[in-house]
Amino acid sequence: MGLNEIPKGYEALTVETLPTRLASLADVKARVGPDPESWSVREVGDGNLNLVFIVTGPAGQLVVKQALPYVRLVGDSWPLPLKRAFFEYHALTRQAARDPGMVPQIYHFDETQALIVMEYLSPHIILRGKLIKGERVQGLGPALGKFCARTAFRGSDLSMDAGQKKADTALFAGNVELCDITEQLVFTDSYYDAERNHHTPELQPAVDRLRADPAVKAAAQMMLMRFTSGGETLMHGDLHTGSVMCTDSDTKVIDPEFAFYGPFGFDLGMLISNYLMAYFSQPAHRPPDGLDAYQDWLLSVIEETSGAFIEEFKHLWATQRAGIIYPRSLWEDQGQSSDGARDGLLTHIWNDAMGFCGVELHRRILTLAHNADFETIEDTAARAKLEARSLDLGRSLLLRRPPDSAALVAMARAANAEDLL
Ligand code: SR1
Ligand code: MG
Repeated sequence: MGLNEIPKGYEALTVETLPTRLASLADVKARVGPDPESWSVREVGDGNLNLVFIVTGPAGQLVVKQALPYVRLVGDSWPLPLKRAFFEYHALTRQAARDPGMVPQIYHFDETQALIVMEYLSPHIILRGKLIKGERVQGLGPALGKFCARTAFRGSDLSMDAGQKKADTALFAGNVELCDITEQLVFTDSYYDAERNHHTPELQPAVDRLRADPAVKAAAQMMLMRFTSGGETLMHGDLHTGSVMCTDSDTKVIDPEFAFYGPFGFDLGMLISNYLMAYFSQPAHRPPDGLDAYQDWLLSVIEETSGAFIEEFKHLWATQRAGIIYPRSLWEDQGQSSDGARDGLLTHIWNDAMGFCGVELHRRILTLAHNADFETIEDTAARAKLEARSLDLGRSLLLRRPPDSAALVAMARAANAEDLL
């Protein structure tokens, strides 16, 4: 069966049909209650692709996520394989092993129905919404920095058995259509007048400047080549603040359906980019009183995420480096330090992360899938002014990588003070 064919028997769930359709699943009954008639079901999917149901019964709650055979944001004119649920399921199992407790527990997977039954995270809410509301999350940076380091390190040739890594690379190589979305939307569409693009009208002068710069386009395409060809580790593939759920002190990562073997720095760069867009959008969401303090907190999260990534990566390097690349036989076993090699690799990862951060700062403003940080700003002139800062920082990052997170934060502060329109 081709990836684009709908498997025989697949049927999208509805709030009405879900109880009958899932009534035979022992795992579901055990967690929600034995009588499906006592379940209540809400559809809460607010992402771009899937159906998401919360099922509540006398015994508890769970989430049912089901892929649709098309892009929900666009409609059935853009078909999308159901197989993405298979990749999400396999990515979740690997992430659960590589950073235990950081992703929802899976209760059931049905490949034909493209559905995953999983833990209901409560009282967690989507991080993007929390940041728009000006809420803080204790331990956010360390949790996500460690998550990026653990999944990057443990999903790579630094740690995995070589045969397993190759088999896994082949498995996830099938995630073609989801990669295609990223390849078009994240790396390419921003830099020309692509059909599905839209942007804030008042931003036009800044858009024209960006698209007139051949060096920016070359740098973005270099990052695309890194994405398509740099199969270093199993990436989450879509780690933005809408793929993170938090309470005030707990953080979880969801939605790895874009998982694919790519560069070590991709997830870190995308995440930092989304923190930065939260930062730039704040003047429209906060009264002046408290704005500086909240923006400072967001920048501190960037530094903590980067710091935790580096610290954890170094720890894993020292204690769990057992794969085929950078073997201990070349350094430690000869009584030498591998710190220089490690730091060189970390510089490579950081430089990539900053390039990915740059393209993401552009695409959420210029291509199809915008983010609520900017999109909920109703005054379009005010929105454009803030978006222009994001475009400007994205351009700077593509052309000149900051050496570390302190330098990145200094660049963000400088861009935040600019009037670019
Ligand atoms: C057509 S899908 C658009 C975006 O939504 C997902 O969350 C990914 O970020 C993708 O690029
Ligand atoms: Mg998603």
